Amino acid sequence: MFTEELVREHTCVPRIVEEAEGENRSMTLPSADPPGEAGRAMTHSDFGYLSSQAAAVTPRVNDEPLVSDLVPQALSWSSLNGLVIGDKNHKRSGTVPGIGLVHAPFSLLPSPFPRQAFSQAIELAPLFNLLADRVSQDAEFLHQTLARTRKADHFIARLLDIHLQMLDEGVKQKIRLGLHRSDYMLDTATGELLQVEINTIASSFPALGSLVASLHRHLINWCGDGLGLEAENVPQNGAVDAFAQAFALAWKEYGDNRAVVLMVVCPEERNMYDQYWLALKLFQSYGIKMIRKSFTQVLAEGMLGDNNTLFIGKQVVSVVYYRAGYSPDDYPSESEWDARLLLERSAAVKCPNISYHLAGAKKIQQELAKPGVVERFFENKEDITKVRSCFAGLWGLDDENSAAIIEEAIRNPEGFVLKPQREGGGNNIYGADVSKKLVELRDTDGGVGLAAYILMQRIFPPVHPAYLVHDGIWSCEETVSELGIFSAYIRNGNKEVLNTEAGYLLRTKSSQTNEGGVAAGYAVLDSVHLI
Ligand code: ADP
Ligand code: HGS
Repeated sequence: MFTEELVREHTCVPRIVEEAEGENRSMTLPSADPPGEAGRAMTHSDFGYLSSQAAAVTPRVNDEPLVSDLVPQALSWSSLNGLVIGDKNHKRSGTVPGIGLVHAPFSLLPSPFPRQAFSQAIELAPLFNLLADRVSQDAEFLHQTLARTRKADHFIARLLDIHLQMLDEGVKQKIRLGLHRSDYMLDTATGELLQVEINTIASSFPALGSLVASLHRHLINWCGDGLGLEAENVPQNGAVDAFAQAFALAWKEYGDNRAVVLMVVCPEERNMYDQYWLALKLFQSYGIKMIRKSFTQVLAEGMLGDNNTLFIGKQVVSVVYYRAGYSPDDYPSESEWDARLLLERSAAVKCPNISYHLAGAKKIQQELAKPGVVERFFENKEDITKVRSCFAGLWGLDDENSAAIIEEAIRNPEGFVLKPQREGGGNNIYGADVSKKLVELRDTDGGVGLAAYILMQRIFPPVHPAYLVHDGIWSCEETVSELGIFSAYIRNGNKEVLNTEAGYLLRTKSSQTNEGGVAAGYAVLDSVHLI
């Protein structure tokens, strides 16, 4: 949609308006009337209108003078403001803070994104918080939906076993803390905003995502009337503050002023600054400490005291926040599983607890998309329609009516993505490999392996030019973007304490790249310029 020749044709002289900085809400959305009333899918004419809008705000392609001016400004700002990650070329960058830093990969300028779709995604956040919470409380639904999957996927089986054990032993903590990120792509074919997935564990980049929006607002203001972009159309992104507030509220609900928040991390973590920002904000804003421990350290230093109070050394832990534990790679031995069980058994508030973790499985996403299933969790028709409006085509491969869609995907693999129950990027199967894998799964052991996967409609978002900056080097590419909306949810028994959107993340990648994921090296951090 946003093609190069369109851009070339529409290149125009920019204008800039001064912008008042400062109010600390997770997002400030300037009022403007988007094309088509809220909730109505966008039509081609809307996309036509949007592409002319987008072209008007998309910088000229390969604009050397502009870029050679802006890139050093952006790189220095990133270093001075902590928009950094550990440098993969530096061996201690994943273990020692302050050693081997490099700027996080980013888009030099914000990417055009339809205001109406952005508002729709925000509006969905509290609904997906509620849906995840209600699904997590429905043990029968979780176990029935994953019954065949567990036979074909040992990781899911281990998680389900911990859930069963917790049900047997009885709930020790009735406070729930959810920090989710629901990812969306615009579907050019239909104009719809479609959900890629919802992450209920270790949703990355609340901090660095917030910083990129500030970087872009700075560059727009710094450029004066060079860019044709308006800083006010780059919504402030307060994800990092919203996360810190959620930790503080959960800590308060737990009610022990001596307690700290525990972040469970990978032994080596190059994305540690995104994590340290959360700890710093929590301490600066609320005076609450966040400690970092790997599963191995938890097992070595952790113990349960009276009433299953969790102690790490002498410190009481009231909230456990997982930034590890979402992949089988995080459990190289039984001791990591023992550590997970210790934490799950404790009275600390887990983010997520095991049932929230399971509620985020891709098989659950697929089951929820079946007719009549959302109705199991929502009564309000309008809410049901809103939630369902962003569901893409999703198919299970483990029931009697799966044969047809499997054959269809084998014939037309380009229209599908084959997904295992994995998180963290780099796991999905695309293109011709979809056919190959489906044939292999179908024709092996009577097809039992199929239950470990779901099929999803491939979404083709609008393409737009962007300047991607990796390791201090820029390139101008045709790109697509994926919008993530963070959300925070706290319930204490029947009392809902917090249910809100919590900022956003835009990730942009070359339109030639199948996979997404910044940490996995496929995408860069970006922000939205609302049009
Ligand atoms: P993970 O949990 O591993 O991040 P995702 O489902 O988010 O798995 O997929 C990873 C990436 O693959 C996404 O960031 C996106 O770039 C791409 N992707 C996933 N599903 C689709 C889809 N249906 N259509 C197009 N691209 C997709
Ligand atoms: C961390 N290293 C996720 N989380 O958000 N993936 C991307 O940062 O704590 O790279 O684009 C860990 C998943 C998208 C981020 C990474 C959800 C992680 O991969 C944690 S499970």
